[in-house]
Amino acid sequence: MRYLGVITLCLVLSTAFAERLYGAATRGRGTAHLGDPNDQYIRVEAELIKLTNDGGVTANNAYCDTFGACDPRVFAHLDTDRPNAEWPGAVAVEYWPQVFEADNVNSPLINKKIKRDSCAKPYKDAVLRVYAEDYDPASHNDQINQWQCPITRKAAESEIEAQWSPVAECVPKFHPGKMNSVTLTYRYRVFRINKSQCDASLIASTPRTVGATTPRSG
Ligand SMILES: [Ca+2]
Ligand SMILES: [Ca+2]
Repeated sequence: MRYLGVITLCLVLSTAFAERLYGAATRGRGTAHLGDPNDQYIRVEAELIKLTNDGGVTANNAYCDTFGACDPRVFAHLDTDRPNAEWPGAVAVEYWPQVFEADNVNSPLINKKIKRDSCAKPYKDAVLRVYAEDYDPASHNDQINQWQCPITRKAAESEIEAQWSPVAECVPKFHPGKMNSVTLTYRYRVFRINKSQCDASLIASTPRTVGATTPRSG
């Protein structure tokens, strides 16, 4: 009877020891896999899909042009640095690259992919900031609208595992939710990349003057 007690005690002790060993090993692997949360390498890919402005209007609710349709010029910045900051976020609008242009079309398909890496720092979320204006060669351009397109999903472990988000509408600054609201649709995905692939440099355009109808900071 006493032997049985000793054997049981040994069994209990060895099981507990094994569990502790196993737990330590699992935690060790987990940490190595995820890396230091302050040292992450993340790629954000966003896709602008369609601008819908069937009324052909600007931010002031005027028509883009007296005759004909709008001539949209679209500029964008994928902000991974200060996603929660007020417009325009980390980079002034004057430096954003142009990502799309079309002549005499109010509601063009854009289908343009924009990517940005976040390297060697913590990543939580991002926002795609977009600015569109109507090009007028004879005078200043008119602002059509500006939008913020939230990027909130957690990063997938790899590009292969990264799913595209459902297509959603960006949030417009002017005329939100109105019948004549100018809508912009987008989708995105976020995934981990290797340190060697990570390139956080900005593709900034040279400074330029953008739409004079509304202050750029507004
Ligand atoms: Ca115009
Ligand atoms: Ca025009």
